[in-house]
Amino acid sequence: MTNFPVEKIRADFPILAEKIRNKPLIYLDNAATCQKPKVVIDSIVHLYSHDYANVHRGVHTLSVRSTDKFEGARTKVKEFINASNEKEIIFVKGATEAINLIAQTYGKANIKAGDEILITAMEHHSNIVPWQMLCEQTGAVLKVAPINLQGELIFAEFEKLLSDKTRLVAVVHMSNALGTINPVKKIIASAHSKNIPVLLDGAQAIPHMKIDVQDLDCDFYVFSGHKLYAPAGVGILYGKRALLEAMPPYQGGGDMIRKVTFAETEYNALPYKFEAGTPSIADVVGLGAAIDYLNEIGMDALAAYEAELLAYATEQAKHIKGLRIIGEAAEKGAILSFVLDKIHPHDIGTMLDSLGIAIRAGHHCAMPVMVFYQVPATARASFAMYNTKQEIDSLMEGIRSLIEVFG
Ligand code: C6P
Repeated sequence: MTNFPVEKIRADFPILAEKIRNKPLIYLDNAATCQKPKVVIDSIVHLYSHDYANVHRGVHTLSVRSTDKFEGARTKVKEFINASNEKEIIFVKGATEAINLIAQTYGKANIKAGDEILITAMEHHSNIVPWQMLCEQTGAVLKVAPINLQGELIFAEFEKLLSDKTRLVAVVHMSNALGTINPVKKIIASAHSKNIPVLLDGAQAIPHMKIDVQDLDCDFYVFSGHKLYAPAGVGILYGKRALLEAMPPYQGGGDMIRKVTFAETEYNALPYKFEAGTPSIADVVGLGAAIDYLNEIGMDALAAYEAELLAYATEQAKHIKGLRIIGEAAEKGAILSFVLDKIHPHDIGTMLDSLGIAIRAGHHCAMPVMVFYQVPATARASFAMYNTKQEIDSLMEGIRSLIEVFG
């Protein structure tokens, strides 16, 4: 293993000292949500203890302090993903809300009956259902690019599905069910050659790799704070400024307006046009603290360490008879989805919990992926920068003991 300072990092996460069923916690459910470092927790406590008031509304000192922290976090996000302007960073609740926002604003304004929206067969429900809803509302058609048994997008089929009716491509950057990292630059270049905008669902990619939206040249990029060591309740919609400017607002209310009369309303400028109502102020501040923390560690160092963890876990899993890995793409992030002969994934999850090991078992909100692999569910261990090789050894020992007893 590289000299990544994993023990120092572990000490920053209070919850990792918890005992679960009298055993040290081994938290391998990071794709569902990851744990929070003390600096993030402290940033929230500090805000509520010293600086808290509503943002953008008051001239009093606390409101100014709160607003400065809130807008400071926007700048941090802008720099973290290398957007060109703060106006391109919209605070939302999470990836799900961001995709719904795009479907109901950009989608309704630009997609009509007979038009096509192209997604892939490995999408999370959040990148399927909002498009189905839009199709129902408009008469548009949802097209799905297939995957192969390794869990990779079949790029030639994807390209064939890009037609002169395609109005939007919406693709997951890294699959939560399989770990697959999609060839997003190729996807974007191909779609752009036909003037089709591309939305990337970055919910899983964002905590594992450096994201540069200008280099990717994606039109929209969405993610949730809670998978990026930040609190739940805040997420990001990045959009290219020209697209966002042209989109109608999503929700009406306070802060998203410039002038209201009973006759008409003039909307506010970006990014506020899309931020109706009092936002999740403390969560946004927590997201800023999480970004500072990650910048100190370095996303490249983190990615290299997690790649080692995944390679080690995959190698170990391959030695277990009766274990089948679901998702073996050549480009993969730190997710190991698997099934065991004769043991249901829910039983795997429950039995591992008795050893203090937290994994997720289920369809991972990607039911079509389960249908494709003809499994009811999978067990999924997902790794973060605070996980260790020793924890992976414990996971494998746990799986072996299950097979011995129940397999
Ligand atoms: N996946 C998982 O255990 P929200 O719920 O809005 O924060 O994120 C939704 C979402 C969108 N896209 C992808 C690729 C995702 O993985 C998720 C969330 C969690 O895999 C909870 S189902």
